[in-house]
Amino acid sequence: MSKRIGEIVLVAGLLAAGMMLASCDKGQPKDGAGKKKIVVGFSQIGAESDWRKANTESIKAEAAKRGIELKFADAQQKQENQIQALRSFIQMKVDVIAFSPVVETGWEPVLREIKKAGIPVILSDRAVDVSDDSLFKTFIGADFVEEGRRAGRWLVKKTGGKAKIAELQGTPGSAPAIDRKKGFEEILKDHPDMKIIKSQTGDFTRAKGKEVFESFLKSPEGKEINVLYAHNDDMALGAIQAIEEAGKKPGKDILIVSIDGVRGAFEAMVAGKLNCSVECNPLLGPQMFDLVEKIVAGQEIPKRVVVEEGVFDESQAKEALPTRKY
Ligand code: GZL
Repeated sequence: MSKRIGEIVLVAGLLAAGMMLASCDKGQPKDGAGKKKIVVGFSQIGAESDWRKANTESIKAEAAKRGIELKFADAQQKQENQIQALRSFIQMKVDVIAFSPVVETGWEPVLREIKKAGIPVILSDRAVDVSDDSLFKTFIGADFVEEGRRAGRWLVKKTGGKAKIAELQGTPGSAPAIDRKKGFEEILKDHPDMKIIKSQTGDFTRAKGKEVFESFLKSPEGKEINVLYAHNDDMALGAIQAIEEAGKKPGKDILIVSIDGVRGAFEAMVAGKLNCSVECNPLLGPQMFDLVEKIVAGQEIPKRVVVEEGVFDESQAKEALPTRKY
């Protein structure tokens, strides 16, 4: 009899344990095979440029392809909205947090909260300036300083080292704006006849790029400007409109070199209105989710993943355009 009772107690115990496990798993997303789904919180800067839209599309498409649950937040280019989203991901107890920081500074407090919650962080596209790099697992993105150098080297070759340059800078305080300026000026310092005579932010948008370049053309130095260096294609495309409305020929009266390599830039190069676009690849989704899966599996990952990119000028645009992915 006692053996029978023992068996019943054992079965009841196993059932209770099974139910308890099931209950603590309650609410955890499952994939088709009942396996716990990876949940990633992603805070995106906004939709300020064609580059950003392609970046968002790559991230969303790759998450869907891998069956990863993506909690996606668009910050409309405001740091406070990103910080709010990062805090909400802590509450959601996501497995990994990834974000593209709109500016380099102001992240330490929220990154410490995330570290305290034991959630790993991936920096996507842009870096942060923090005193403790254990606050993030890895940074995947381009080398913006090199992108600035590439734009400068191309311009030296194109102009023979003589130019009066107007510069449209990206978002103030952002890694690409700081580093693209740094790299470009590093090249210019060996060419005293290449001078930046106007420089202002266009915040990476086409509208602001047009507005600021209109003001450049109306300024006392306006007539001297014979080159535009834009930190991204969207601002360059806005400036092209301003140049045409002022009765000048973009790509001829004013040479234009910009960065990103979006489809609109290739179309402008084919039309002879833009002369060079330094590529900055937005299609980070596949590499980023490789890193996510490695982190979740407890594997080691590199602290820095650099994205490979090229330089395209008007001579290559026509051939390259049909196969561009963004
Ligand atoms: C660069 C990215 C920049 C692009 C802009 O990696 O952060 O932000 O150059 C975008 O087009 O707005």
